[in-house]
Parts: sequence; structure tokens; C-alpha cells
Amino acid sequence: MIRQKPHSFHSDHFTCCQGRRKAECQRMKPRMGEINILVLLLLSAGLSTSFPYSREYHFVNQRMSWTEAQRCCRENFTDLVTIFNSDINELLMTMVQNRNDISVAGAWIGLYDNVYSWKWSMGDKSIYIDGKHEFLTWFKGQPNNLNGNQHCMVIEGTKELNDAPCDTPYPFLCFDANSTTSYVLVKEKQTWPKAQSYCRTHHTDLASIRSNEEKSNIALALTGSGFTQILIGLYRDPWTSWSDNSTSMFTNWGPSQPNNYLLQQSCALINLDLWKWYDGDCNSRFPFYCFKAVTKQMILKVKTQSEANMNSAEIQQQLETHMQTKGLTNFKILWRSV
Ligand SMILES: [Ca+2]
Repeated sequence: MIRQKPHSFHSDHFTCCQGRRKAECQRMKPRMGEINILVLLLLSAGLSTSFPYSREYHFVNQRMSWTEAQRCCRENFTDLVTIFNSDINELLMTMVQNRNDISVAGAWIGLYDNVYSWKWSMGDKSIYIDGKHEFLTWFKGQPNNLNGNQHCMVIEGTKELNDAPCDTPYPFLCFDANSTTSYVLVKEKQTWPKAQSYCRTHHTDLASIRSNEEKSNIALALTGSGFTQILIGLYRDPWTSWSDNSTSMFTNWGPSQPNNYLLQQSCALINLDLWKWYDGDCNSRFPFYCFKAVTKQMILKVKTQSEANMNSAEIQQQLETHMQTKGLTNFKILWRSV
């Protein structure tokens, strides 16, 4: 017999983030399996949180900053919501039953823009993490993601970094692994994608700064160039980070969004009237959507006839190993003799 908890969604307005109605927050605890006659094999498999259909959704009508909302969701449910498709977007819409109860235009979702998630054109490995790296320094006031569209990088002068639009032409610096000089400054201005293509065709790639030595060599190559801003091989994919580390390709931005208005909008909201997304100041206070990963429970009963002691450590180990090879990670095995 296999019993599986159906997925479900909750449209109620929880207030358990302030410690109230705690029982309701815990009501999804899996029930214990049945005890059968003869022989019993119980499997209780925790589902991966990457499946949207195994999630419950909750609207929390309390106004918090994005970080506070994230903490609340993690303490009481699983995390801020990830929107994988239009069905989930519409589901969130149906959960707000009385719009008049909500005094603001939007609610936080789990999406945010990590302005430090830079990658090198030369190699997939991201070495610029959380805005810290001993070899790289930001030009004053950068990165500012002006107008929300600065996702490529220029060197200011000879060594400081400034995020810049990928579709604005700049002179650029190629790296050439087969040249004794290593670096080739191309003075004809190109957009970042065209500069990357040029460098890959005629040299190796756009230049990287991955060590103090490379930083010094590049500074030397750019000294006296006469240019203030020069493209290098750093770029990033904006608005790809979700609070629960899920990956979702679905987007639902409103017109002209995201725009990083006043240079301080790095968290995403869903508009409670239009159901489109827009970027907001992470410190502003809004209601929010959480999800809870639903635990799926299966009970599988198997009857065997054997004189062997099924509770022996050896047999138990063999069964556990076998089930692990089948992809099961969280289970219990119970035997009862008859
Ligand atoms: Ca900038």
C-alpha cells in the first residue's frame, strides 16, 4: 500500500511570524505510519525542495523588510517564495482574498539581484564572491547598477572597477595567450558582447584579473592609454538569485522594470493589483509570500517468508544499501514477525 500526501495550497493570512498560532505552523508534520500484521517496511522520504508541486504557499500580511521577511519565512515555513511559472504567479494572486485589507501595492517574493555575482568571460568559475576579492577594488560609489542595466564591467583608469551597460560601446582589453605582451588594447569602441566576440576571434578572450600579477600587468598595459573606461571580461546575469537557491527561468516584470530607481532597488515584489513584478528597496516594509516544502510520506508493506532473522544487522544493512542505490535517503525499516 502506498499512501501519499496530496499537495495543497493555503490562502489564509498567517500571523505566526510573531509567535502566534504556532500550532497552525506545525500542522503539516507527517503522520506516523500504520503498523501492519506480518511484515512491515516503512519508507518516509523527504522531498527535494526543488519541486514546486511539493510546496505550500502562504501569504503573510505583516509588513517587514525583505531580510526580516526572509527570516520569518525560514523560521515558520521554509523560505520566501520562488515563482517557477505563471501557474504559481496566478496562485499567489488568488491567495489575496480581500485586497482592502492590504494598504500597500506589493508583496515581497524570494527574488533578489546580487550585484556582486560577477563571472569572468574566460572560464565559468566565479571568483568574485560577495564583493570581496583581494585583487579587485571598486571605483568610488560602485557598483551602482545605474538604471538597473549595468551588468558588464569597465576598468576606471588602470585598475579600479565600475559596472557599466553591456550595450554601450567602450574600448576594450583582450588577453592573448600566444602573445609575448599578453594584453591587446583595442581602441575601436564596441559593446561588451561584440568586444568578447572580437577577442575570442582574434586573440584568446576579454582580459581577466585573477592575481596580483595580472592586475599589475594590466595596469601597466593601460597606463598612458588616454582612455578613462575600458571593458574587461567581467559580467553578471542580473536577477537570477532566489532566497531558497532555486533556479527559475520564469520572469514576469512589469513595464520598464526592473529599473533600480534611486540606485537602491535589489529586491523583487509582486504587484498586488497587476500581478507583475517590480524591484524595490530591500529595506522598505511590505507583506510577503512564503512557501513550505511538503514532506511526502510513503508506506510500503512487504510480506516475506523466511527463517532468517530479518532484524539482523547484516540483512538490515543490505536492505538499506539497496534502497539507497534506488535514490531513497530518508527511511526507516521495521520488521514484525508472525
Ligand atoms: Ca556603475
